Amino acid sequence: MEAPKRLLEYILTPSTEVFIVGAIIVLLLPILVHLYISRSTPYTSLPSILLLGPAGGGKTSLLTLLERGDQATPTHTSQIPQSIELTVSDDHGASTFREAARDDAPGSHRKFLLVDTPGHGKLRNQHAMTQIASSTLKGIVYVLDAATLDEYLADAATYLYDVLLTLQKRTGAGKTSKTPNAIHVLVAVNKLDLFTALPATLVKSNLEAELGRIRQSRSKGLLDSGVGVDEIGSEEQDGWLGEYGSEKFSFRQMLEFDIELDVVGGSVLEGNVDKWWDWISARI
Ligand SMILES: Nc1nc2c(ncn2[C@@H]2O[C@H](COP(=O)(O)OP(=O)(O)OP(=O)(O)O)[C@@H](O)[C@H]2O)c(=O)[nH]1
Ligand SMILES: [Mg+2]
Repeated sequence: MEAPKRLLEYILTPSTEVFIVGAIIVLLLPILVHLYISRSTPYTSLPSILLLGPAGGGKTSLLTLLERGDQATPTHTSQIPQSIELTVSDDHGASTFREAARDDAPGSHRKFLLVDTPGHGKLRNQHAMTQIASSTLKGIVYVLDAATLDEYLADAATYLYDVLLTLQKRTGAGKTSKTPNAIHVLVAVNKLDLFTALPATLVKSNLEAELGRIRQSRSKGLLDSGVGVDEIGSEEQDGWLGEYGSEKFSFRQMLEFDIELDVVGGSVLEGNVDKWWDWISARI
């Protein structure tokens, strides 16, 4: 009983030692709490790259290839988003994703999150589209299966239309205040190892044509009916992708909204994804 009482007395008596110890605790505590919190949630501030695209395009295969740095492993339909942490190195040109996967690669390193999403139609809105709102998002890789695109062109283009329209609205809404950081889109034309696969240039023109058809049909033919551009409500304009009232859609129209689009071919199966990796590196 005697010892605690004396300790209490010592602490409560004003003295230099007690004051210094007290000051150290008061100053260090917020720093320690901050360190503890930022360590337990390491992903909050990392830049992120989002993998989008219809089911079966190869998003999860690409993710596992980049994660392991060698061979893609068999995957199955994704149900929920998953993310992994990857590192790009500044040593541009010489570095590939294989070297970057090693910790001892030369150059300075920057970490980022690669986020895989389910491509199935019913899971898209719930899981994939919500990720676009993330403030750390630096770029979107839209992965397509070039071998079956002929069959699934309408679905692939509809999904892409929704993604681009969301990005367009995001830029449009920011016009008055500070413009949000530009989010660029890479259309990754995958499975070029298959002989039935369409080349990237053809995929690009097919997508542009289909996106044009979609915006035409969504505008409910108002433009054809002779109603002037000025008379059409802003609601109508909101659903229109690219330059309003233009006849043909092209990816270049998205530059107006700070959205750069690249269409680049590759193959996860053959490990031919270096150009996609370079594109990602440039965004981080
Ligand atoms: N031939 C070939 N097949 C590939 C390639 N990349 C992926 N695949 C195969 O395509 C199938 C679908 O790949 P996933 O990565 O699961 O596709 P996903 O985009 O994640 O699909 P969801 O999760 O359903 O949205 C798998 O059987 C892969 O092995 C490629 O470059 N060439
Ligand atoms: Mg998947």
